[in-house]
Amino acid sequence: MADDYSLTFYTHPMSRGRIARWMLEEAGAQYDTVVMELGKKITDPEYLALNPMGKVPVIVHDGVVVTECAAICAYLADVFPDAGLAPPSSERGPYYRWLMFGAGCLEPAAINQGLGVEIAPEQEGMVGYRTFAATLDTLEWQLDKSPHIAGEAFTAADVYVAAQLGWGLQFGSIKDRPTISDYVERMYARPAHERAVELDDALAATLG
Ligand SMILES: N[C@@H](CCC(=O)N[C@@H](CS)C(=O)NCC(=O)O)C(=O)O
Repeated sequence: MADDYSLTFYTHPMSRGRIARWMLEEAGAQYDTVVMELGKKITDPEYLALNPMGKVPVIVHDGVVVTECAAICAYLADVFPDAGLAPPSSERGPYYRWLMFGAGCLEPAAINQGLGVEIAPEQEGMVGYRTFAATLDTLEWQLDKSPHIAGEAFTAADVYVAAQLGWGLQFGSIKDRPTISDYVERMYARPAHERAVELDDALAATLG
C-alpha cells in the first residue's frame, strides 16, 4: 500500500468499532479517527450518506466506504497485503468459511443470547446458527485442531471471531470453555490488540 492514501475511521470506543480498530492496528494502517455519538440515533445526513443504518464503525479508504466489521476486516487485509492478514487467494476456503461463520452465526447467536432469545428445538432448523451452544461447540471443534480459526496462520478472521468470543467471556455468556478462553487470551496478547485497547480506552476516558 502506497503511503499517500486517506483513511478515516468513524467509531465510538465502546462499540463494535473496537473490532475495526484492532484490525486497523494489525494492518499497520495510518488513519484519522472520527468519534460518533452513541446512545441516540445518528441523524447527521452526511454520516447517513455513508451508512444509512446510522451505525458504527465505518471506514472510508480513498473514497471507498466499508461498513460491517467482518467486511472491514476482510477489506483491510486485502488493501494492506504486506501485513499478511489473509491467505493467498487459492487458499482462502477456511478463511472465508470462518469469517462468514463469525458474521452469520456467532454474531447473531451472541446477540440473541444476550437478549435472552430462546431457540425451541423445533426452530433450530430455521435458525442459521442452530443454537448458541452449537455455535460455540463448532468453534471449539475447529480450535481444537488449529491454533488459529482458519488454520496455522493468524488472519483477519481471528480478529473478528476472537473479539466476539472475548465479549462473551467478558459478559459471562461464555463459561467453562477452556479452548475458547485460551484462544482469546492468545489473540488478545497480540501487540496490535493491546495498542487498539489502549487507544480506545484513552478515547473512552476523554468522553467521560
Ligand atoms: N453489523 C454491524 C453492526 C454495527 C452496530 O450495531 N453498531 C452499534 C454499536 S456496537 C451501533 O452503531 N449502534 C448505534 C445505533 O444502532 O443507533 C457491524 O458489524 O459493524
